[in-house]
Amino acid sequence: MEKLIITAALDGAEVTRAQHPALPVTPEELAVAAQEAAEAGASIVHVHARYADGTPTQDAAVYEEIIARIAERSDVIVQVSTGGAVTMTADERGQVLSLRPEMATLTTGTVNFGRDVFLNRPDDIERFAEKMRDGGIKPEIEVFDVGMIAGALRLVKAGLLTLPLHFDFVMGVPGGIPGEIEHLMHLIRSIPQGCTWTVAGIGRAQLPLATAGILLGGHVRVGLEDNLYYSKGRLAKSNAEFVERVARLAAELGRELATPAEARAMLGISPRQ
Ligand code: KMH
Ligand code: ZN
Repeated sequence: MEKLIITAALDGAEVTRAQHPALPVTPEELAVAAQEAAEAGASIVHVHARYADGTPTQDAAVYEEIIARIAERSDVIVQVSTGGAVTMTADERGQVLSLRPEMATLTTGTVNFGRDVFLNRPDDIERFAEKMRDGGIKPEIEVFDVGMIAGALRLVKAGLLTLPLHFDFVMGVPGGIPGEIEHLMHLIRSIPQGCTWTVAGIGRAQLPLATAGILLGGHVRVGLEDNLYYSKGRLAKSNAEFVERVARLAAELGRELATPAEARAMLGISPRQ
């Protein structure tokens, strides 16, 4: 089997310090968290920018500082979010693409998101995809429900995305596809041959789906964006603690971990100079 790519989703946009006192939010905190996650075996970090008070932002200048600080400490791939927060407009969310990051998320449909709506209009999705294509930015297709795979394949037909795609199955968001193995099997069967996938289980779905990702030849995303608890009632100490657990499971199950350089080669990412 291919080497395992672990993504650490360090902070998200909706999680707060009140919910988790160790949530990294400043560029320096995010850089330290990225380094720790990379040392534990992550080859990608998925990052949301925040202002110092923890408010989520898509301000390119804040992302620029985060990316630079992470690069000082590690060669981990920095994947920025175009999802931002549910309160943001698409114009706000897309600002970060002006930096031409190595990798960015692209959600190819709309989904209820708890009591909110994560709105992704076709025009906005296409605009983001075009910018990624023209900027040489590797998209990760965020799949919150199965119809989003068809949405991505329509963009391939339109020439805005290129196969093989890399998908992230985000499973267990209230409003999206439930975090169950039978649904994961259906998602895997629904993507074209040659594409790669990772799985991000939300909340208590994180551990079983991460294990399934390792066993089924996919990749794994863990981190405080998706889950605050290491086990029932016990907050995770850090993002790295989640990555360490996946690394241990992978070793037991015979999957070697991909380094950032190997992950770049596997995903067809051109490193920035
Ligand atoms: N914060 C969510 C509404 C992404 O990063 O692209 C969207 C999200 C997905 O987190
Ligand atoms: Zn995110």
